[in-house]
Amino acid sequence: MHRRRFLSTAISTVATLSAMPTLGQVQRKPNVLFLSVDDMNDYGFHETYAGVKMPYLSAFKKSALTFRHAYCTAPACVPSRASVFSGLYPHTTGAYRNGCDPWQKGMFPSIETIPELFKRNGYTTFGLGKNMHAPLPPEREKAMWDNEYYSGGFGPFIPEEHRITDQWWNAIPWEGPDEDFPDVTNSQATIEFLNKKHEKPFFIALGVWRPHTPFTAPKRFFDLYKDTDFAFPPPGYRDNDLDDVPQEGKRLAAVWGERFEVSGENNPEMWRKILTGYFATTSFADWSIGRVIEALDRSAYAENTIVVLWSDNGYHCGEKDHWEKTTLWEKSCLVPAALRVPGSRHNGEQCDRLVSLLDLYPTLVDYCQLSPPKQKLEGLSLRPLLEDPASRWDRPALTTYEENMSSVRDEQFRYILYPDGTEELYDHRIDPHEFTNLAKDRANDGVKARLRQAVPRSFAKSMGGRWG
Ligand SMILES: [Ca+2]
Ligand SMILES: [Ca+2]
Repeated sequence: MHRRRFLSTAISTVATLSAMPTLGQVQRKPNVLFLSVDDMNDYGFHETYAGVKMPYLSAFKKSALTFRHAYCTAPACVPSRASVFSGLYPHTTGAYRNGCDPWQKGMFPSIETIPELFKRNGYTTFGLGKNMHAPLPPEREKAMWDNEYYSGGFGPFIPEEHRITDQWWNAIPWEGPDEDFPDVTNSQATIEFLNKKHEKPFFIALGVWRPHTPFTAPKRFFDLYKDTDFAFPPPGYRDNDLDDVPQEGKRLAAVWGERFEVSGENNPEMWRKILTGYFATTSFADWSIGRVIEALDRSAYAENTIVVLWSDNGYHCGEKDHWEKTTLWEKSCLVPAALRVPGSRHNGEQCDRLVSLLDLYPTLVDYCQLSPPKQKLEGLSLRPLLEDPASRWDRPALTTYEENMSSVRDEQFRYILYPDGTEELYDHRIDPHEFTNLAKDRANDGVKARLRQAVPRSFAKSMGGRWG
């Protein structure tokens, strides 16, 4: 079914692309601006938490198709990004967790990444910031990027004596110059790239480090929340929410030891402060991305550049007694995602179908008419949804975090199956925050059996790594 749809839409692509203006030279293929944010959840992007300020991405959404239900394939930076850039599921590669160091192991050395494929197809590639977030052999990095790759790292860091907690995340305004942040210098370098003349089509991958910890940002982003009164605790928090969660789920929630006990439920003042830090870094990331999109829109490439925005995973701020990600609940799995194809009549709309970050790679191959990579991509081109956001799309979204540890989301339910056979089931139609685990209700046996069909039959041996 999907293949037929793929073919039927291939014809309309040619029409769309040929309508795009040229830039003084023959440029048959569109450019791509591939923008990622790190650990951004739905609060501001989908306006699920009133008060979170995101003016730039809100403006971008008006010119793109927003995916309301986009999911990562793994709820952590390294495996999620390994999956995005390879186009393969974690259960195919064995890259499930942070610290698994995938790019030099297993099947990864023979995988063609997104930038490598663009390069082979005649594009100039330009990469900065947090993209793969795992060591690459220097020759591999050279094979990906035409520029001198610079990532930048998580800093700057607040000196220990000024921190509000003994933990590194903190929530303190940065009083130094903006340029202390790699997000600022990397965005600036990307803007400079966009302001230059390029003979070949280009693929830009800019990975912004925020809102990921540490919650430092230029002071003006903290000032946005100085007098703001926002609902507290977060809307998805409920006391004793873990009471109906199996032991394996509780273990994932407690991956940071007593962090939530210390800086959440027993210390609401600190919880609120750290939450404000997350809001500030979210607004900072919004600006870092937004200024690049504004520069694109002012440039000669505005009408011939596809823009993709994605976050590698979601984020808990106390929901399910947990900070950060690395769980299989909606809060970790749901990610901001939007795609702008110039001239699309659905720009400004929202698509409610379930999509996966795994679908980004095949979507780019499709729109840019690239000769396919060596590996067989496991996602689907999103073109049918970009051309008709309401079209039928009945594939559930799969997120895994280790061998035999899966979460399956369809348009109504989330189902989680842990390695010991314990389960969770949530009905999003009546329970969007996943408060009530329905897995033990025999009336749901049929639903569970149906969703279990989407659990992989086999899992590649884990490359290891850490749980948090
Ligand atoms: Ca991340
Ligand atoms: Ca519960």
